[in-house]
Amino acid sequence: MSVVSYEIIDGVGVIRLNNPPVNALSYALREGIIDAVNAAQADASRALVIVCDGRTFVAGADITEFGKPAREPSTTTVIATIEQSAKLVVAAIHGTALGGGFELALACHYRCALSSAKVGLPEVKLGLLPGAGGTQRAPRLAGVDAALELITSGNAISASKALSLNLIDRVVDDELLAAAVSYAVELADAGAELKKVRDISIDPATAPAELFDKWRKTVGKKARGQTAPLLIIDCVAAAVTLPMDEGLVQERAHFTSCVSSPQSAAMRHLFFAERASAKIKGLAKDTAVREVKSVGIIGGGTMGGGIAMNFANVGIAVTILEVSGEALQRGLDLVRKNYGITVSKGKLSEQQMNDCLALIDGTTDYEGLCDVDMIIEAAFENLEVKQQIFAKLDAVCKPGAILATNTSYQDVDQIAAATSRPEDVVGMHFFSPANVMKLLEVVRGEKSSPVTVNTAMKIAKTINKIPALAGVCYGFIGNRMFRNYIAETQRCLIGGGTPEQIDNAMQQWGMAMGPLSVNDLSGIDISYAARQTQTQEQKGEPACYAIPDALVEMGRKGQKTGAGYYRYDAKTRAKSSDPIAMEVVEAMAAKHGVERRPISDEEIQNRVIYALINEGAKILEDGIAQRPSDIDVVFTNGYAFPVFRGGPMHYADAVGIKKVYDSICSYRDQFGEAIWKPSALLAQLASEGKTFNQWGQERE
Ligand code: T1G
Repeated sequence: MSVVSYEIIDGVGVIRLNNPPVNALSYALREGIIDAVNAAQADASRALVIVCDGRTFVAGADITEFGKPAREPSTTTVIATIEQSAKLVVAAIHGTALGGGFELALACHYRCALSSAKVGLPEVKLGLLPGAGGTQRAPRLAGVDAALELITSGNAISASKALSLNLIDRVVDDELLAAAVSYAVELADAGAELKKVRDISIDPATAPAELFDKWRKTVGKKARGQTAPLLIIDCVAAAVTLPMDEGLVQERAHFTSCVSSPQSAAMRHLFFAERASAKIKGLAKDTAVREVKSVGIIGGGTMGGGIAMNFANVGIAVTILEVSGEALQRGLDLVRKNYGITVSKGKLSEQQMNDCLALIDGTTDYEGLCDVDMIIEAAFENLEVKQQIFAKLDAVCKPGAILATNTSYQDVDQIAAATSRPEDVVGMHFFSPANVMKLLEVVRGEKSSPVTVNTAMKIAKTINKIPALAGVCYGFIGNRMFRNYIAETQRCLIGGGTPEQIDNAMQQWGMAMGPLSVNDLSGIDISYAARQTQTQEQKGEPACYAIPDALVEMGRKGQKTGAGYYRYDAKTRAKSSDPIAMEVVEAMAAKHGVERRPISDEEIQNRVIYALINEGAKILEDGIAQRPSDIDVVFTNGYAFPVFRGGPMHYADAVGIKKVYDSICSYRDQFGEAIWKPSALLAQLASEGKTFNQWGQERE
């Protein structure tokens, strides 16, 4: 079936694109558009409209084609063909016109969009930049500042915003094709010019060099090691100083360097990984999903309140249960305060806030939850407490209600065993702040039914989370691996590093914040408290927690006490080195017989990251994660792992499995098997010359 069809309506040639699921600009579509535009030049049509079938206008280049040999015609040829058309071309936009799709629309002479449509240039989220004229045409229409915001953020904007920026010429509420055809007739009747964006020049006075310097500073800080964002600024600057065709040449050169970069390969990997992680392997296609129209949250603390906001934000009624009226009021006040902050940042209107708050209610009586469709327990992280709660829920909740626990590492099977309906019990592990963090680790218990798991995974998408399915083990996927990351950080610290060196090394590597600064921010006492109820095996070897224990016992719990691994200014919270922390490090090294030695940044980076990878491989061996890319989704969406590294497992493939394995074996020889037991899967892949990606694909 051809992905492009053509008909003349009211004297207008309608080029209809149909390449499901998102009309990606794949080779066949490119060829079809060029043929249609060229053919129309000779027919009776007075003007042309490009419209798409399905749920959206062209959502960009076909990302699956990147990294493969390029096939002509290219997107730039499609763009030039449309722009050079002797008959005016109107783009009729619905859904999301993104990337190459929006560039195609910018090559049309006029653009008409549904009011519900969105447009954008999200290439930067794939480690790329617009490669088909977007960096040259967008600033010509919207101005340099607005274009830089659009392209460096990669965020889509509404049709009304695009109209205000001249990126769209007309917005209609419905009947898009009819509206676009009559718009084309109107333009043809009026003898409207072929408005080519390329002919618009930018007044250099509106874009002085300082403006670009300001953007480089802001974007450079946020981009943290990513190359594409800064290249975008260079391209837009070229749109001001160079003629269109020279600007396009520069854009193409930067695009080509990005598309073949490891950063873009990593971010494209994550694009598909985030879509794959929602799929449950081996689940029958007809597995039901229970309807969730109401949710009960046990516990109105920071996590409970944040979880409640996710559901209210998408129109689902929530009832928060607390042990007392005071505690409940505190919880509801916290939610109102959080919404207030979002409104003050202009990300939500007052009305939207009130609509959400109207959906959030409270109770101190379990009977108040007897009719809800789903429960999410977010109470104190203690197994006995959670078992008591689930026993009560079992007694009051209606048959078929999903009973979920937000535990970060407790045994979901033991929690389920406290009920008579373990098949309805599942883990739904949110990350703090729960109304912000995208990741939702869904934990499948031994007796969780396929319907229960399927419902939890689907509701994740409803509340705009990215789900990843985990099996039951201590810490599931994320925390089990993160524990090794922290333990190896501590070994590097007690073994010869300093807090500054370790944090700088990991920031250089791409982490938004170093592990010890993160510990100070979240509170060193949190993990200290958890260790008090852990077994020795769960705690690990003393050298890995001797320093944080000593700091906490000195009252140094981190930012909240003004001191931890660093000292913090009481007013500004500015961080500074603190010799006392180093005294503690040296004292604990002496106490545990650790001989400190100089340690390089590279050794720190490799040991800390390879500790993650090794444990990730063991998690795959144990079947705790469905696929390697799920682990990448967990770490880039839950633990601030740099997206341009693609996640721990993708990074291992990029570095080379053999190299990673050999390094881990050398650490085993240095530090012992108790700490560095190489994963059997890693050994197998190293000997077979395979990657995690290949291993994962073979099992998909
Ligand atoms: N190429 C290939 N496949 C794509 C695709 C694309 N551009 N976009 C989506 N898919 C697949 C996706 O993998 C999934 O497959 C299915 O479509 C549904 O997607 C030259 C260089 C459009 C907002 O970055 O943001 O143009 O899992 O689950 O939630 O300058 O998809 O079913 O097998 O995400 O409704 C720029 C990417 C490309 C937009 C729809 N464009 N797409 O969201 O569905 S680079 C983008 C999206 C470029 C030019 C450059 C979203 C969406 P499967 P989905 P959704």
